[in-house]
Amino acid sequence: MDQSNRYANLELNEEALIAGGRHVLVAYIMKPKAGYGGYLETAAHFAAESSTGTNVEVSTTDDFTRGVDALVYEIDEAKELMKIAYPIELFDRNIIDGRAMLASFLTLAIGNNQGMGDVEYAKMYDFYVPPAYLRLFDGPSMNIEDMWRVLGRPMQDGGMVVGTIIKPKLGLRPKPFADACYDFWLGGDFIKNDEPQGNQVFAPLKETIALVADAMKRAQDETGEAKLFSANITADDHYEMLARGEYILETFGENADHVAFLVDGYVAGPAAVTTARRAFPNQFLHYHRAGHGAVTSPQAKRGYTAFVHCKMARLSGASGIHTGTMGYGKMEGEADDKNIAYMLERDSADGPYFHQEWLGMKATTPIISGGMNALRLPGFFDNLGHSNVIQTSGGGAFGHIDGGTAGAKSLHQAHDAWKAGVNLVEYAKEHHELARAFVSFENDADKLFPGWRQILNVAAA
Ligand code: CAP
Ligand code: MG
Repeated sequence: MDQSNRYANLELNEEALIAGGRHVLVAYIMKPKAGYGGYLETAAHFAAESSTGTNVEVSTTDDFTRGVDALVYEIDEAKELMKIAYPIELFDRNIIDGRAMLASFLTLAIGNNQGMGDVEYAKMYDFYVPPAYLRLFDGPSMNIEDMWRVLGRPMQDGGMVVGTIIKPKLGLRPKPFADACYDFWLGGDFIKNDEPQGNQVFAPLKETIALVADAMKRAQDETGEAKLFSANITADDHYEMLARGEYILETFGENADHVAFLVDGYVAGPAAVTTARRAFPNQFLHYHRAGHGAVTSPQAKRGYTAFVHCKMARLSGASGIHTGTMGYGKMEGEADDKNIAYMLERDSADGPYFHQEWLGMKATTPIISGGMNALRLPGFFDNLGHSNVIQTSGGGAFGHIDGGTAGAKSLHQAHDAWKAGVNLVEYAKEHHELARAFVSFENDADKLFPGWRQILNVAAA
């Protein structure tokens, strides 16, 4: 049934919709399935199923209902592009405080429409949030500035927080886990649980966290520097998350403000992210996105992009989210992904289809992780244009031939070299741990810094 006379209005003007302030605008790349309707007909059906309609007219529809229809307002069949305007009245609001919830945006804008028989594929590439809806989201309560404050850094351009992930990903029992933390903290700033680390039977959370809190104290005493830990509180059950968070804060005691909470936000979903955001507003909310690739990968024709995922995380209140390594690490990504970082950290930024003003909502800090090491950092920072990120290198720290402490120091040294505008090989001449990073990651060294062996007087392997 062609519903384009109701769910499409190509006369609508995007600037007027934005000026009107009553619509969320969403850009999709969509292809109709062969043998069904034309492009506009399929787009209109998509808008119907994403708002007030279904595949047939229903007798119960009234004029008010029609007033909150989602409307296709732009299509470009050659580019497989469609844009839909969603009246903000469509989106569900909390009964407890009237605020918005990301679950409702997802269930409408990227819900049933992902499985329609007449749609080959549809993927969300961008969305615009008008002020009247934007202010209903929690947004972040903390971000990298709160880490710089604990670390005693400048509150402007405080620079890279040097981090790691305790590796191996799983398998360490409490004491070896805490020992690895202590080793890294002798050279680095920040340690996170790896995304699956929590309360495994071979590493009970309560035992591990107690030893990690002690390791933090000893490392702080040893170095005279503040240290940070991001503890995984992800769980299916809201009460489990609360129990973990409360135990962790109580156990870290006077160092509780050195603790971030890690939430695997893609697999656990918006409810888990909001549980952490609202139950622990004084803790940095570390959003790990493990699993996102199922929908965000360029290979995926459905779902939404990494850009959209990160933008949604800022609305939910992520203090920091893994933003990818923009082609400089091991995960999928490319240099232009820096625009994801800009959308997270700026108050005014451009997406692929929409400009967004954040109206003072706190920034979400890009967390850079995945196959990184000291040698890869300068190129990454050159591309991004700054180093105000949280950077976690697991293999890049514990893969250093002289261990976690040296790995951490090599990361700090690489950042210092970049900030000073000094070539990394030159800087390595005077910085032992960095020089040894070249030996540790020699394949990267050969690729990124040809001739490094002669300059650093290192015999070929
Ligand atoms: C990195 C990591 C991160 C991924 C996340 C891992 O370890 O801990 O979870 O990088 O990817 O488990 O692979 P390494 P993203 O430093 O040893 O690679 O940040 O793209 O979400
Ligand atoms: Mg990990």
